[in-house]
Amino acid sequence: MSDMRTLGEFIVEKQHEYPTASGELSSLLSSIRLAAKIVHREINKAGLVDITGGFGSENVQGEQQQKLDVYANEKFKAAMAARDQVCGVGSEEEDDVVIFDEAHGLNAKYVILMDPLDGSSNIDVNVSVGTIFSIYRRISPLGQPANLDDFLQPGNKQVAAGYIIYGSSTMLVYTTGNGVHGFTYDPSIGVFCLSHENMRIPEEGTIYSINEGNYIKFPQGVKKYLKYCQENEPEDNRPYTSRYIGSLVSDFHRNMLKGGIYLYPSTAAYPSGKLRLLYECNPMSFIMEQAGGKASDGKQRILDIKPTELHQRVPYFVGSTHMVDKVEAFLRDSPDQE
Ligand code: P6P
Repeated sequence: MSDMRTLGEFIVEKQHEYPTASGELSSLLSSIRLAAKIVHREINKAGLVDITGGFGSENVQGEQQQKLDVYANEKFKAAMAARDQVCGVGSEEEDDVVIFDEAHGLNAKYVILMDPLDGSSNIDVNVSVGTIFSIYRRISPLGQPANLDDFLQPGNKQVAAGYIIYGSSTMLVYTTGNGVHGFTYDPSIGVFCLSHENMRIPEEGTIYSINEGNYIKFPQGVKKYLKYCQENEPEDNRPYTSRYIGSLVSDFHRNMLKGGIYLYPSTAAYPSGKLRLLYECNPMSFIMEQAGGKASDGKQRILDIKPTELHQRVPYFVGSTHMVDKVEAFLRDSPDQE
């Protein structure tokens, strides 16, 4: 239930918990809030305006760019560039990092990585999509343009991360390392209201989210975990259930509220997994850990992986701790032939 505390008020209220905070991160989160409102507006009229469907170009992933993908990317980039807190952006929709080296960018403290519209192939069929963002303090010196090293930091260095889910309602969920808090957008007054303070994922769940169409090439341990779910009942005797929307933010958000696990292992099409480490797995893993869950690539903690490339992919297992532990055990006990 919303207690009418707005996102803006909450950011300021929580800022006081960081005596060293100079307000720049708060201002950066406010920029994201503004861009989220703008993208919300466009998504909610996508069916009425010629803004759905392919843009005709492809992004670096070789994926058909949806018009809203490009629109969301431009709006979030513009919101970041408009204030003095960000010196560069890495985006799923950009081949390389975008460096803000004009005057106000050079002395900015933060870099942001984002998937501006994850799950965008679902737009035309009116399925929820989302924006994912990840914020780091730059490691290059102030006064100079940011460089790629500022973006290739391990996920355990994030200062903030969040997602916006454009669903039956639009929600912004974020963490700055002090719990996970969810805000529901009220378009009639144009504010995000606190609706889910201190979100926590149940340690155990009965929902597993995976594209079973890729089964044939799953690692043996994943196949054994799926059979385990289909042939056993968890302690609370509720049978497992398969729920897969094909939109990470949607599956992740539902599992966080109800308990569950999202799995995207290596497949034939994606031998290293499909999900991108920097702007999908790292931010979602920071949030999941802050909510009491777990996130791994099947062997190691996602947040400890040292990135080597901007768009690198990793296998991804995220959700209720006991469920992720179980998958890791099956993978350990059933190593695949190299
Ligand atoms: P598949 C969307 O493209 C995405 O990155 C995630 O949001 C989603 O969970 C996954 O890919 C869907 O991939 O191969 O099952 O269609």
